[in-house]
Amino acid sequence: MGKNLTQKILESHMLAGALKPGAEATIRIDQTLTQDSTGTMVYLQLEAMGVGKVSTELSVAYIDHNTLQTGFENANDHAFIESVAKRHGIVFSKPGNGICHQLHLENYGAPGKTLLGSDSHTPTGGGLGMLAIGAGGLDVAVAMASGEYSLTVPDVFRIELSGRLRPWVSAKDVILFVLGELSVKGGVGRVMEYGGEGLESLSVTDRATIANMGAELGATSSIFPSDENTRAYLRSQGREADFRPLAADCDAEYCGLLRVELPKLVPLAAKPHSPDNVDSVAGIGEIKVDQVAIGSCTNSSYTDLMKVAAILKGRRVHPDVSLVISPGSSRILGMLASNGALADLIASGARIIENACGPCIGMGQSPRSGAVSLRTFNRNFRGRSGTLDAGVYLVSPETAALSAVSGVLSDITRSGLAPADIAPVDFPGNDSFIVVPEACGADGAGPRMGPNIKPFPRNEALPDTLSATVALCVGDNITTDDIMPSDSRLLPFRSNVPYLANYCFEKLDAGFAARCREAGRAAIVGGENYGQGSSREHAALAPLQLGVRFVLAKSFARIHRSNLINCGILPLRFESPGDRGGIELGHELLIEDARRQALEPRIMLKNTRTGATIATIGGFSELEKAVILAGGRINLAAASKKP
Ligand code: MIC
Ligand code: SF4
Repeated sequence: MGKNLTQKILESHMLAGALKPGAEATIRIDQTLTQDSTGTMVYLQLEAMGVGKVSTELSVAYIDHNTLQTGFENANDHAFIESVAKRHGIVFSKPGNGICHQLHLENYGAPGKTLLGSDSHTPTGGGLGMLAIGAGGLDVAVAMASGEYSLTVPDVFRIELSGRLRPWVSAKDVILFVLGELSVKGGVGRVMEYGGEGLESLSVTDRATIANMGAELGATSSIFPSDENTRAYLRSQGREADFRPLAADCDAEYCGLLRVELPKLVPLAAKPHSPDNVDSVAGIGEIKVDQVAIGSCTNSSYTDLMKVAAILKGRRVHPDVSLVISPGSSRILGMLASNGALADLIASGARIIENACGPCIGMGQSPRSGAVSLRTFNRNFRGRSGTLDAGVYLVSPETAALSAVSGVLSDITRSGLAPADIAPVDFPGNDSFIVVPEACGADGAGPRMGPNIKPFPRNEALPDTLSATVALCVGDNITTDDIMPSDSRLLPFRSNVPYLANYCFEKLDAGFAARCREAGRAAIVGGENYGQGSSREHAALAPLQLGVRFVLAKSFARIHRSNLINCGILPLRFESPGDRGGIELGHELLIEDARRQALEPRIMLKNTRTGATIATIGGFSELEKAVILAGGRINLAAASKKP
């Protein structure tokens, strides 16, 4: 029987375990990436492991999230990351170079390679035919130290594309359609593998947009074959030598199939407050728009922005709309500047901001109260824009640009505008923002620690009897933005977990931190898909700082579950999700014989208030069991002297 693309890449990188869905496997990681908001923790952890040069072929540290520098904190974090990068042979991408995923696609991604990144949108690289996976910072630190990553082998789901998109319908509409069909849980435990003759009309950056938002499906990764379009993209980047053809075998097997007929798609939008709350632009109607934001790692490519410039050329942004554009990379901005498109954007009234994550992570450009904001980004969770009562709609760059001019949500396929045909171009070289480490430890200096950088919290080894007070009960689809909000006020403190912890769950329940502190040891009760969204470890580290020892939920998002385990916090699934044992806020939950039970598939808890016994599933792999018993990955590494 033939193999799918994911199996082929996994097989060529297998170090241990079995290549069987659901089994644990350890694979070789060729490349890693970090960004600064998760990076400071990654590099503190890497330093704690006491290793020398990284074991990967390539590791890159990008600075793109925290670039506002409203105080000394961000700049100190940048200096810290740069100093660690030099010590360990890691390429450093300076602030101002652009967004990590766009930059990695342009400069380093290559078909057939594995990439592990401390950001949930790392699968953007799947647009180039590589297996790119987002993970918690500690897993990325371990991968840099050892070149290895352990994962549960995913199922592989096929998305079959046929035909061609109609003019003005774009890659964003494809992934929004898939999200509408499959939901934010549709990709959990799966790699989404794209195929079919419809691929021919999708460029690498189109594919990257689709792979990027596979993160919103909860997928482990998304991947496209490597074909002539891949070769053309790599050639345009001056990297044709990195090309190799790669495709699934014709008789490969998949766990499921979704057929997408491209000609049938129309412009779509994800309505507030979830990326799977999808409707057609025409169906939503001409709602008045206050803000339009174009950019992010999803839609900030050269072609995306050239299409936007073509729509805006000779037109004016509506008087009631603020249009803000953040290009994906310094090279893209430079290209727009030299071909005149930047002047067209500015002449239309667009605000051009730094090539960085910016408004996508709430770093500036929060909309006014109650605003409607159209964004080409990938997440529209409540409050993520920095304005709790704003309604964020996720749309394509084409829809965004036209709506910025008309002042209302507009269906561009009904506009009568002639389609913009963007000619392919070669990207000019520019390595002015890149610092290549000459040799490991070349400067002999230690890491540069600013005063805002505090040690990360450490857990205790799992005790025999573990009891904790329920400090929070929440519903389904809780995001890591809900758990550890990140906006311009809090993001500068990503290296200061004790400070951040005060704001844990702040937007959902401001009393959470105080209740945890009062309890000493605390527990959280959640619903389905607990911890979806960002890879931020802080959503586990802040609860750890506050004394959270276990989380009970109906199901967990992949990266967050790993982050909890890496912190020694037990993620436990209710065996019968309908029966929560009458748990309420303030109840005390007890796990007797916890060290023995942690090794069993089933873990029994007692609600000491009601006397009820609650059956839960740990389902830990062998490595996870060891981590849980040690009270976290760093404790385990310290005990075994191995990353
Ligand atoms: C995001 O888009 O949510 C982020 C900010 O890029 C996060 C990482 C973080 O929280 O630092 C992600 O996607 O993993
Ligand atoms: Fe940055 Fe937004 Fe992409 Fe996250 S989703 S990496 S914040 S641009």
